[in-house]
Amino acid sequence: MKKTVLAFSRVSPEMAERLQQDFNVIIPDPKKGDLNEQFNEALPHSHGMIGAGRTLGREQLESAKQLEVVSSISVGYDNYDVGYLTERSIMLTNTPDVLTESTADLGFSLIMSSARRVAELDAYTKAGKWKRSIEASHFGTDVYGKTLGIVGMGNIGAAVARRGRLGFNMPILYSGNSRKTALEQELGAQFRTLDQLLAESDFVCLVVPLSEKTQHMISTRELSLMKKSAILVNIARGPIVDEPALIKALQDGTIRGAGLDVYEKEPLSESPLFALSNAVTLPHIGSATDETRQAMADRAYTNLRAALLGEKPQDLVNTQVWKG
Ligand code: 8YV
Repeated sequence: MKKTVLAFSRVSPEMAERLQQDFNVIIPDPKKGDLNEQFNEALPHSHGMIGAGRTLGREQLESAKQLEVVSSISVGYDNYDVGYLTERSIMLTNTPDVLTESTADLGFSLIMSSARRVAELDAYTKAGKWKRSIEASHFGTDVYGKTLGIVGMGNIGAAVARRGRLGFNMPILYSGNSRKTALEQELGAQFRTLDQLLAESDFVCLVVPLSEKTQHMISTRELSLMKKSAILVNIARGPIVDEPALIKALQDGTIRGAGLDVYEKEPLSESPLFALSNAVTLPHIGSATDETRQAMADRAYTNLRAALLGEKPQDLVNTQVWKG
């Protein structure tokens, strides 16, 4: 008998068609009524789930008695209660690697756009305000040769560092739980404590996973350690930054600016950040390119199919669940 798969976020028609070849597929449809009701009605019948951007733990999945695997279309998995899934022997898979370069591109675009005030001055031009040569009040700051601090030198952090070092001659500092000797040799990257990195960097790029340890790791004290000329970039998870503290730091000039792709609460429809010309605010688009989202969907489909057909998925997060 065909197993049943529940899509818990939007999936493409192509993905739906692929899933239907092997499984019964439930895709909640707003035209058919309340999405949460459809989701909850489907759970007891579901063997697999696929999607992203939804909190899944005991409260949500208690009724999913037949659930074998949650295939997340994301590299981050902080929105899943991994302990509960493991306790229930439910496999959790993610989509690492395929989004590394796209996310690093986005991170560097935030470094450039916040340094050179691209969004602000684009709006200035389009508002018809450009009447004479730009003056000092609209000058940006250089990126080339400035010091780039990477908080969390994982695959994405390393990809951002390569862009800075190899493309913009930036000295690279990094902080994190372990030394990366290969990157120290490849890029001349130097290990620093977080406080040292914050004090020495011209650009601070946050690329750490969200955990109890990293929640609000950047708050008033940490922002005050940064240079007044420094810019903070966050392409990781919003709650890593104490957002009210960042807003105050941007308002009072503690730091020069911020380039943000993630926020404490998402989606963000209103915020004091929107009134700040020294904050670039993007809607969580780190992996949002045609090519990368397709690659992520392919990876998530492959993980889901393997798990439901009795094979070990390639990207199993809670490996202890696999009984082989
Ligand atoms: C989005 C991401 O969450 O993969 C992640 O962890 O943050 C982003 O890629 C993902 O694309 C789903 O929206």
